[in-house]
Amino acid sequence: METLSASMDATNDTINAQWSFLGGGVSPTARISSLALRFVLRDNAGWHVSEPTTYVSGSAFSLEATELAYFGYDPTNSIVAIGTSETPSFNEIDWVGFQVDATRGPNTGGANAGLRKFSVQAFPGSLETAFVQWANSFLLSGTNALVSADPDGDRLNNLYEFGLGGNPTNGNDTGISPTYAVVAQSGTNGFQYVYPRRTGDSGLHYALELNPDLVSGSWSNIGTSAETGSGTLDVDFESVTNRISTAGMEKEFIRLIIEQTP
Ligand SMILES: [Ca+2]
Ligand SMILES: [Ca+2]
Repeated sequence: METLSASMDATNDTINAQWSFLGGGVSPTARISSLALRFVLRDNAGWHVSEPTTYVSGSAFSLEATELAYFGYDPTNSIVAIGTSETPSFNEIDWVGFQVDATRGPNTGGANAGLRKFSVQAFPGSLETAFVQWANSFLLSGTNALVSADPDGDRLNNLYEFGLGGNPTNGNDTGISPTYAVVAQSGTNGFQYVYPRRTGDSGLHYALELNPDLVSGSWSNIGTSAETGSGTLDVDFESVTNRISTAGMEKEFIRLIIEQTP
């Protein structure tokens, strides 16, 4: 259930780095005269680069990440193209690093520069699960934000709303409904049951349960054993196809179970 991300606020956002000018065998006119560090982070899938902070010989950087000004940036395309001013949310950071702007100038610095330390303080992502982030995005709070709650009264609790892509605050939006059809395959009929599955959340589990008779039978959990394939639905969901043999059966009932483990 944990997401591999972190968050920052003013109490836990310190960046520490320490640089030194180093000697070396380059021409004196090519020495590095100044260094500036830019903090780089990816937050909510968007890259940002901070304003530069100039290195002063003999000192270490210690910056408050959330106090810096940020700009658009895409290191997968260019490390020199810096865009316009941006304000990261600092609530879903999954990548941190830095960029160094080195200026070669008069014979005052070092032939080279070396990084001695780099560390970042942030809150671990385990404090905020994908479900909690989702519930927050709908402004759910208190008991309305529980997985078992149904604040919009559509009989789909928040875990199922999350698992099916529904809107927990709109009783008319229950997400992507599973579909089923009788499909022949290799000469025998079977149920084809297709349901949506949220990706990127290892703590969310989907399973099918079968019951031959709702009056006298009982539900048996077959897990994902009937799964025959899956395909991308959108950035958060895939479509999962299942085939359940009905050979020799008069009827069969299917239901989808969604569970969460920590
Ligand atoms: Ca609901
Ligand atoms: Ca709903």
